[in-house]
Amino acid sequence: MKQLITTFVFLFFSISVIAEDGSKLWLRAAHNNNAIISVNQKGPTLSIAQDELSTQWKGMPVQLHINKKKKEFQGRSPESYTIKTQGKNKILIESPTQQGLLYGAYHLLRLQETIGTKDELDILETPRYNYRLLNHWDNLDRTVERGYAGKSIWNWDELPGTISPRYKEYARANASIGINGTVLNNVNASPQILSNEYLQKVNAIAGILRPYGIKVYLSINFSSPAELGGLPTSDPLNKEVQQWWKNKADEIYKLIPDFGGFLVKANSEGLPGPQDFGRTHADGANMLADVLKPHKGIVMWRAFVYNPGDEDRAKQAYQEFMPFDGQFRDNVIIQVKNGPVDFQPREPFSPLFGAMQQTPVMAELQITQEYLGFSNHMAYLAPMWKECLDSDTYQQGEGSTVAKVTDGSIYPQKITAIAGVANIGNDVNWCGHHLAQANWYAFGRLAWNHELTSEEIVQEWVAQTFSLPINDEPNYLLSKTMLESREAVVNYMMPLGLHHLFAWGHHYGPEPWCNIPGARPDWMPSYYHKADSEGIGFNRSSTGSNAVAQYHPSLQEIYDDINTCPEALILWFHHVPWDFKMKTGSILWEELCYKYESGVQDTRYFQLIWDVLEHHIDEERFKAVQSKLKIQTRDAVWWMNACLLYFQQFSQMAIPFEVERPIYELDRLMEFRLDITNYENAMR
Ligand code: GCV
Repeated sequence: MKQLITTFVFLFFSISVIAEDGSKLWLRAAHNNNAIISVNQKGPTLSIAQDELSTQWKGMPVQLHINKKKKEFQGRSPESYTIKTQGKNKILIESPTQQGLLYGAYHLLRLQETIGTKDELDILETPRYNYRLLNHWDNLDRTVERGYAGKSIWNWDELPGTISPRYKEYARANASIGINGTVLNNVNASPQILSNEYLQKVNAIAGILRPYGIKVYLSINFSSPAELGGLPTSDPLNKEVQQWWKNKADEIYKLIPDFGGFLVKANSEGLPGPQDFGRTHADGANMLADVLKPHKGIVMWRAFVYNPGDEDRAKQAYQEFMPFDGQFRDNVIIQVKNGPVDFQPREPFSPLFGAMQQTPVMAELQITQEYLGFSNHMAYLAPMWKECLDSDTYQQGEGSTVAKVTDGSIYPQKITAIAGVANIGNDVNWCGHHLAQANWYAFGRLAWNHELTSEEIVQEWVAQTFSLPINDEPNYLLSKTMLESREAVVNYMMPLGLHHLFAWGHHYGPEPWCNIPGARPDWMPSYYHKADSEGIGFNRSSTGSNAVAQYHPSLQEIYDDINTCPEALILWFHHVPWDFKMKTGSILWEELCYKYESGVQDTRYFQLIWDVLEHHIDEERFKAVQSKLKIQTRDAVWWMNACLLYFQQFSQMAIPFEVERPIYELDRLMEFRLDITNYENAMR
């Protein structure tokens, strides 16, 4: 990053940029053209494609052509499309479906706004996952669990009578990046969502999203038969309960014939589930699958389960789900968070990926930054998701990456899917932080094609969002800064495999010392860091909890040995002595200090680079991001001081002189209570 400063001199020329509030996301092309766009069919989705192109496309005539017979589409998803230049006077977009043509239209417009379309076009695109979903953790009272961008965009009170114009904008933004499904409500689901009153509201949203190729899904509460239906039980093997769900499914599909299905959080964090009745996850999931099957609906059953007790939390999902591999109906898919604990800034991939071989498994990624600085910190997350998707599980030999064991290329699964927990709210700029829009965008792009690089995605996002051409210096600088941002967050929060050092009551600031008498031990940071006078880190090796044994032997061996375990995960898998020699030659304590320091210094560079870009960004967005970057640096210092001063009590070692001195007293940090309703003012 330092060498970037040398380029500053080239950037101080002034260009005029018009103030923007970020509400248009990456879709900022002017709608003032009148291009010639022809179609060979009619329909609502095709009309949208035609309209998008005719108002924004600046090139030669485009023909949108439904072609079900084309050789290229045989054996591929119906959402596939081709874009081909036909001589000098026409571009032909073909697909077996209207939806594919809409994706093709957005592809062409993306090219126009990014790398251009001068070369002859010969494109064939097909999505890697069939189901590409956002998960909203939105409650019916419009609060959003772990949401940092205002209230829920779903205005339940005024639905179905009043339709916010935002729903259409939301649909358009999602379609432009290939997202084809959305779970409207929180996985901590209220039974009320299945009441007829709410289903009418859901139906109204579904009507807006449908022409954009987006299906709606709902999170359900497993106790709905009892709580909503008044039955004495919600036991999945009870005939009346089964009938209740069947009737409910019929009611839903009568209203919404293309309803997608259910997402289920069961027997997790206090929510009801089949185990309450002595039944299994398979019993619960299959019962729901059976009622959805005639309607072609699916069940996404979450594997995010853990209970307080002696067993390492990181092992529990695998232990609970592996015995049921192969016992689920074919319209069930198991939804697994990328890591075995909970969306930490860095985790190894969940060992369930690749290990479940007879049941489809999908990754759940978190777009909202619950553990990465809310909407205050810049953290471009594609590198984190790629780290998971590109991880080799070794389950079917070398190259069995998480992406490949979930996208159907290794296991012959009928359903392939990926989900991202949305970072969307009713803030004008949708995501709270202008740069956080890139995470929504990146999720969609990766869900379509997980082989895209983080760099490609960020460059095209920057080009569209700020009109900074790819290959020009400003785009390069901003993209590079964003690419480095997630690692910076890891470094100033939890480097070297540390995890869950967050404060009780929120997941924003540090509280490695947190100790609430009587609280669940697995919700306390000390459960995870285990710092003592000897060292720090969770021993998950064969001499500890043996979580390493849940990985394929090739990986198990690497993780198990403190000398071969990747240092980025060393404190995840090992309790490491303070004076352990790291690869750099420093001892662990020093390395920890250097990592925190480097995270803090990165945030200062981010500020600097952003300031250099001032004349290339409109004033409104420039100032908003500038102010967020100040908060990020203050928070990074807070994290570094809190963690180093606290862990120093155990290491009893000095902070190396090259590292900047703490500016806070540990006592004061330990007394500080963050007002979570005002986290934007965190450490002023
Ligand atoms: C929706 C974590 C979060 C919870 C979330 C849960 C889950 O525990 O802190 O807010 O609940 O994960 O994914 O179910």
